[in-house]
Amino acid sequence: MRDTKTKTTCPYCGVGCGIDVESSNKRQVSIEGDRQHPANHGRLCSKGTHLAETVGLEGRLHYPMIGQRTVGWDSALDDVASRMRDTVEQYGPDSVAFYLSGQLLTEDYYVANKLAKGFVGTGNIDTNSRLCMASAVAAHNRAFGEDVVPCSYADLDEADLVILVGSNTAWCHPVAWQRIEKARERRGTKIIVVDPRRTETAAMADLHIPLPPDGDIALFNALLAEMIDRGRLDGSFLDDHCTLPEGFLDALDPAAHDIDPAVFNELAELVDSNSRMVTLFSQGANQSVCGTDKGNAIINLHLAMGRIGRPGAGPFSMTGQPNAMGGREVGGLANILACHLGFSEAERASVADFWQTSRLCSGPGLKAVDLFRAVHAGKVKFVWIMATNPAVSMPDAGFVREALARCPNVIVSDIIADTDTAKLAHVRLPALGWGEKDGTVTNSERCISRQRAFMARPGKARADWKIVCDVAARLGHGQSFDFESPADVFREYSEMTVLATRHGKLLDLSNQAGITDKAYDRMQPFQWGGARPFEHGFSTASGKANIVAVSPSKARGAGPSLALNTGRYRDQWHTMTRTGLSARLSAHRPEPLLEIAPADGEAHGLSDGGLAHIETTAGRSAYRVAFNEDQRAGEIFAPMHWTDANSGAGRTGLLVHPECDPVSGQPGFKNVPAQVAPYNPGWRAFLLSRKPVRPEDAGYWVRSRIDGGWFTELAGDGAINVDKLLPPGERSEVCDFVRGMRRILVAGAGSAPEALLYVTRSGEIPHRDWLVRQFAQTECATTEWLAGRPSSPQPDTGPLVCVCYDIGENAVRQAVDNGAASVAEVGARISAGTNCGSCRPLIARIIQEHSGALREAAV
Ligand SMILES: Nc1nc2c(c(=O)[nH]1)N[C@H]1C(S)=C(S)[C@@H](COP(=O)(O)OP(=O)(O)OC[C@H]3O[C@@H](n4cnc5c(=O)[nH]c(N)nc54)[C@H](O)[C@@H]3O)O[C@H]1N2
Ligand SMILES: Nc1nc2c(c(=O)[nH]1)N[C@H]1C(S)=C(S)[C@@H](COP(=O)(O)OP(=O)(O)OC[C@H]3O[C@@H](n4cnc5c(=O)[nH]c(N)nc54)[C@H](O)[C@@H]3O)O[C@H]1N2
Ligand code: SF4
Ligand SMILES: [Mo]
Repeated sequence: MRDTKTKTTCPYCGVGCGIDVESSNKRQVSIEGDRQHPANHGRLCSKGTHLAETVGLEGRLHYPMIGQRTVGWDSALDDVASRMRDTVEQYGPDSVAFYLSGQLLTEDYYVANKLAKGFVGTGNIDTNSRLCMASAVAAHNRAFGEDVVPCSYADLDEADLVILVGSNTAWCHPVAWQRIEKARERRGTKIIVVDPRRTETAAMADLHIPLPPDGDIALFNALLAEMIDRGRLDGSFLDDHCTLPEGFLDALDPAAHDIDPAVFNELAELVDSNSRMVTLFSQGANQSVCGTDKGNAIINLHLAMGRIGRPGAGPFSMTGQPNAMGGREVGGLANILACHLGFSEAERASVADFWQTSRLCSGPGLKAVDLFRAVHAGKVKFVWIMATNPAVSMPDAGFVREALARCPNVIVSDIIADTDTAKLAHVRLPALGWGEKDGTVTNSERCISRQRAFMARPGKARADWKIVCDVAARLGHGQSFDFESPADVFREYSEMTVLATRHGKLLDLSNQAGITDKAYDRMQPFQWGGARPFEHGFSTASGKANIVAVSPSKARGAGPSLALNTGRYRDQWHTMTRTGLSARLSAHRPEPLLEIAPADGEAHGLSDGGLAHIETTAGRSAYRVAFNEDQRAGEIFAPMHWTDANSGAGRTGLLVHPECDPVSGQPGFKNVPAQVAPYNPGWRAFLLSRKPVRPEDAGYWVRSRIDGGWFTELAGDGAINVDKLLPPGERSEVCDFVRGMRRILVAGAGSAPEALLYVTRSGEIPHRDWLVRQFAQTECATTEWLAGRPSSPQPDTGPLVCVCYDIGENAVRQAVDNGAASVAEVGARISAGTNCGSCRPLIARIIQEHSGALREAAV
């Protein structure tokens, strides 16, 4: 085996951590944080740390497929091109659409945008960034005249106050969170979290502001009013660098917010006394029907106080995906033409000239939600989906599935064969994945880094940019798409940014236009725009930033419904096509939970640990109930991750209504009226199996990866058909019909069982943790397997806390009993939390709760 070392970038979140990979030619890889990378200086979170577990070939799409037929590339590309050509000829360019993703590389994005807007001639090219960043983009454009993030990560190191708005940073941008924590250790930085839920991030903060859903505009407007009253505005910055809407400031009222006045006062004190203030915001701000106004409410406060463009200060929109920013730069959104340019005559003329095309689209295209509506209505008859899974992740996902099922031409480029979206495709194109493809990404702080290939391509998989160019050539545009490599694409894109500067924008990579292949190979991470991009003025015509008059959204009328909030788990990535392959990452939350305040749960007849349905006007899904004091009354939370591929439950995208922000078109994923009802099944069961099962007829099922196989939770009514669930093989069985208990072991090769099924009608069912561990090791007697516990008692480790070192909650408690009083001390004793650090907030919480319990016991 030959080992190679490669520097690349993490394929998950927008922090954009650098990674050192050591790989063999057998796809064995070991991963470490890149100490030289400015985004992470060697740190990685749990998802980055466990990347090696997700680069296997399980589930991959290896060959192009037309329907269920494997075909060669020529047939597949001919088919895609002729479908596209016929559609355009018959119905015009706007009957064709592209739906892209912030997980494409900049080079992929650039050629797809060039093909759609420049040569097919349609503006109908949008991206999952519409679901993610569109409101921040719109807020930047309104305030600064250009979509430029005015901050850098170094500002997090230099801030005295960090306000996190709608951001579960410790879970979703963990390395940025660790950086904020370091600042707290070093300079006493105060952390405020504005989030309706008491997340792990909020629990670690100095102040948590549990505002009602969409209460952000009221809060920031009130804060601005309070700062006016305190005489804390920066008059000269306002005069020199801002445009103020008539009467806006005078009309603000410091009392017009929906939070506890004492908490508001604490917030105001901290804002008053810390001019080095960063407000970091993500989906709790963006994913709202008033998301753009939320962004501007935050930016307004920074502008009015002159807290922007200075060390340790600024409004900082964090990007979600690894290359959400790159997509914004090249122009992958339907309302941007290319390179931060819009659709004015002058801008269009520049772009048409640069691309040497006469077919440039005439104006903006449809935004994601409208785009799928047009597919549903039969106006769009050809859609090419790349690197995203809209059948799961779009709001009203049931409608989106219906739309795709009706559409005569659905093309899907993915790395996985059977995603929920790929199942609806006419043509599936196998893309190269992380570690196989080459190109660049831009992270949250405008830092461009290389992703590099270090593994052989599986089957016939091809790079996304190359697939697009191959189709373009078949459409007769070969000359404009004769790129030979990602470096070639990058050069053209860099050269094109000259147009942006010509039209008064800051985006400027023109010094990269002549980069050689060699230099591209060796490219070091670099930030465009510098640490203070607006140093010489904003990108508006006047050079001044706009304070935007925003007013609080009307509160949703109190009704019988609950407010459904949706979002992320620490160790899962979106629709789980990659993180779902890792047993380590699946252990943190093996099932989709419906989190609800205990009093609400009881009032709705739910029981903690039982099952329930969430129902909205859009659909219904099933979840495991978790009573949680950290939920506000009247609000529930459910994760976005589960799909048809691994469950018959928890499909949260089905539930989300498609209402959007009127400015940005971003859907309101976080505040959806919903109902809950208990689901009391006739039987419950779980199955450990070497091979995955799909118990379609169960009322509830969820499958997750464990070492040595799969773990499936099931529940249903009527008879349970064990023969459908279990593989063939010799069975040992115990059952107790009175208590409704049945346990079956199916023997496998050697001492390892092939499958184990535990069924109960009364509720008694063994502990899962011990069985899951044994299933990996398989050193057990049949009687122990069937009993579901060891014949001689072993210490119970409790729920898994530290994924890296396999340490359970009870060991953390034990460490506290033995005197550990902080996360660091727990780490020193038992190593928990000392590798990736993603479980540190959880450890802090266990210490807090357990030492509280110890104190109470002592009184
Ligand atoms: N582990 C993990 N990390 C990820 C991802 C992942 O799938 N898994 N995805 C990446 C991507 S693409 C993205 S976009 C980011 C998202 O990162 P985040 O934005 O941090 O994640 P979310 O969980 O979607 O939502 C954040 C918080 O917004 C809160 N919220 C809901 N409504 C409101 C409101 O009205 N006001 C305020 N102030 N807060 C509200 C929610 O309670 C939630 O805790 O994460 C990135 N990182
Ligand atoms: N309910 C709810 N829904 C949400 C959200 C929420 O908070 N709540 N958040 C929204 C947000 S912010 C986002 S960003 C979206 C994310 O939602 P999606 O983009 O749908 O989620 P992913 O699972 O990341 O989908 C990426 C797909 O690309 C494939 N893939 C990976 N690498 C490559 C590659 O190199 N090339 C190609 N061609 N394919 C590849 C993967 O296998 C996977 O199928 O979800 C949105 N949906
Ligand atoms: S914080 Fe984690 S998921 Fe995000 S880029 Fe870094 S290692 Fe990857
Ligand atoms: Mo996102």
